[in-house]
Formats: sequence, structure tokens, C-alpha cells
Amino acid sequence: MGVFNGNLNQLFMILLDVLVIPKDDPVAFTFFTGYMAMLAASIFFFIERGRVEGKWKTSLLVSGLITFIAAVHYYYMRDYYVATGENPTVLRYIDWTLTVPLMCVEFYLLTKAAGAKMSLLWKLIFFSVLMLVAGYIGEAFNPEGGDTTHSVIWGVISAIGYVYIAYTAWFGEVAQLAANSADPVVKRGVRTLAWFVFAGWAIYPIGYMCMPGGWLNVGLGWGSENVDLFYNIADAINKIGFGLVVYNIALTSTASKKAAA
Ligand SMILES: *C/C=C(C)/C=C/C=C(C)/C=C/C1=C(C)CCCC1(C)C
Repeated sequence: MGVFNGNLNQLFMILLDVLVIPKDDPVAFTFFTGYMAMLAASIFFFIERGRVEGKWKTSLLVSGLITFIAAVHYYYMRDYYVATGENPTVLRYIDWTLTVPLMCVEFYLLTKAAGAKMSLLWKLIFFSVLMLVAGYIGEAFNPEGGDTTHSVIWGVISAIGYVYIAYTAWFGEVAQLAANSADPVVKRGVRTLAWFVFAGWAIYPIGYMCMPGGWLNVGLGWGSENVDLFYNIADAINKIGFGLVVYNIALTSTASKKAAA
């Protein structure tokens, strides 16, 4: 990209440089569509917030914040990736460190009426931060030359945080509170969210293992550009899908309340 010298034609070329999404690059494409999808989802959640009963409004606000924070990060990650061709690791982990704890807040809000305490929320946040800090160290300081010791050790530490959250959602405190909930919609909804944590979140370690020297990189020859491909796909599923489940819970619960009144 050059400096603008007053020539309109040159201005046009500069704009093209900034705006064009390389058509032969699926990773750049998922950054672009990821950005649009997150932005659209945020607008949707913020507007629909007006349609649900009072106690659900905070949940929808949090859904919208999750996708909005992601949209802002995708805007910058896309530019970073298109300009350098490298994985925007720092931006990626800043995004996750803000949005994953907000997903923990969603679990807390859903089970609050059934008696969830703040301590549950702090435990979930603690283990999600452990998962992400360890993942960041494993990824950002991965030594060149294919030695996997570093990324395996930090990947395993990260997985401890992941397993704790998945366990809590399936069998631990979150699952027990949901089982005791008076609202059948919450019961089913929390189970669906637990599926997201189990299956949807499991896509991330697949991306992680595509790093240079990673097991899928070496074993199956999957290039390191697939790290971002998997992360982008997983983010769309987990952030937008998760928010839609919460939205569905809120809408169904609001409707059944109205029908009962
Ligand atoms: C919106 C962002 C979400 C839901 C991000 C979730 C990220 C993970 C579940 C990451 C997990 C990882 C492991 C379990 C081990 C390898 C390192 C990570 C950080 C990719």
C-alpha cells in the first residue's frame, strides 16, 4: 500500500488493497464472514432483548456482548491476517479471555433461580482463564523446529481447565442445579449448552494441533493455516449458537409464562 499522492486512481488502488478479500484464501474468507456473522448476531440479540421477559434481559445482553466483542476482534484479526499472513494469536486470546468468562456468566444466570452461588461463577471463570492462559503460552511461545514438548505440556494444562468446565456442565454443580430447576425449559437448555461445551469447544484443540510440529500438522500434514480455520469455524458455532440457545430458552420461557397468566 502506498501513500496517497492526490491521484484518484491511486486512491482506488489503495482502497482495493485494504478491502479485497483474497478469493483463493479460505482462511481470510472465514475471517471476513466471521466478522459479518458476529456483527449481525449482536444486532439480533440486542434488538430481541426487548421481546423477552425481564429476568431474561441480562442473558440476552450477555449473548450480544459475546458476539459483539468477537466482531470487534474479528475486524482487527482479519486485517492482521490479510496483511501478514500470520495467525493473530494475541488478538485471538484477548477475545477469548473476554468472551469465555461471559459464557460462564450465561451458565450462572441460567442456574441462578435454582440457587447458583457466586462461588460457582468464580470457579468457572478461574478454570476458563487457566485454560486460555495455558493455551496462549503453548501457542505463542511454541519453539520452531518441531519440538512438541512445550505445546503438549501447556496443551495438557489447558485441557484441565476445559475438562473441569465440561464436567461441571454435564455432571457437576451446573448440571445438578439445572436438574433441580423448576423450569423445564432451563433443564433442557442447560443440557444443550453442555453439548456445545463438549462437542463445540472440542474443535479448538483440533486447531491447536495444526500448529507447526503439532500432532495433526505432522501426522496428517495439516498446515498451520488450519489453526485459524478451525478457530473461526468453532467461534461461529460456539458464540452464535450458544447465544441462540440462550435466546430460545428466554423466548420459550417468556411464552409459557404468558400462556399461564
Ligand atoms: C468464544 C471462544 C471460545 C468458546 C473458546 C474456547 C476455547 C477453548 C475451549 C480452547 C481450548 C484449548 C484446549 C482445550 C487445549 C489446547 C489449547 C486450547 C486453548 C486451544
